[in-house]
Amino acid sequence: MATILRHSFLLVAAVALVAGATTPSDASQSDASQSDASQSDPVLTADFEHGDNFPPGTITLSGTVSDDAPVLSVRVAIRDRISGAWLQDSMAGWGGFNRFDAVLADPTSPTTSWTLNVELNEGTYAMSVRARAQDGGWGHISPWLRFDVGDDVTPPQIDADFARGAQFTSPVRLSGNATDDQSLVRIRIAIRDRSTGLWLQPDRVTWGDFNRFHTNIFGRAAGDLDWSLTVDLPTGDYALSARATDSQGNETSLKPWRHFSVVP
Ligand SMILES: [Ca+2]
Repeated sequence: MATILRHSFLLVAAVALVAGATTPSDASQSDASQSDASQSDPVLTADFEHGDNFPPGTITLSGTVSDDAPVLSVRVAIRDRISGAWLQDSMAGWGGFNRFDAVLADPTSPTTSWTLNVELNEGTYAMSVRARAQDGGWGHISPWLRFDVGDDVTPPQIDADFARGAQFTSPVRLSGNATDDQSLVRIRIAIRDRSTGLWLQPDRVTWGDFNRFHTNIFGRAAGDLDWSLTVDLPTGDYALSARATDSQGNETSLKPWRHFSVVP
């Protein structure tokens, strides 16, 4: 439920942003709102990417912030994605919404790095980062950055059972093996028609944008698993894309895509 609520909030926020961006200029707007519109807001970056994994213990969250005015503060909130609770100042307790002040390397400069050290145990987290400039502008990183903390920092391995150029008759059973040093969570595949460049859609009949299917491996599972998916395919040339994900979100894709053909 907490996840649904958060997504609803993000959706509302996104809709509000779009609505704000597309509102036609209004002659009744005050000078104050016009000056707000011309003011540039701080731009934030983070030094890690959505879905990154950190070992447990002291974790250094960092990034940069830039604006046309000196930046007053960068504040970071850490949310446990399972419980929905927020990390408290003690770094040990979890509760209501709470922000930490990141350290700014050069608070007098319009462009500076920000750093925050936090203590986190194994788990799955999201981070809200917000900056405020001295001229009143503010910015944030959207959507919230998700990251994981755990001992599993080794990505899985994945392979297919058939060699490049293999021929099948329909229905086609695509299969292979994946291993992980700890625990595989899911293996997903995508099928591309090489003549059109389009991908098989969820209805398993039509073709369009990139689309992944869950295989039989979905949910927390062991470290060595055989994956498979059986699909009806018309005669033609195809490419298989496959990706394995472990319990800490490390991912590995089958490279290169494995080409195969379906013959009458
Ligand atoms: Ca792993």
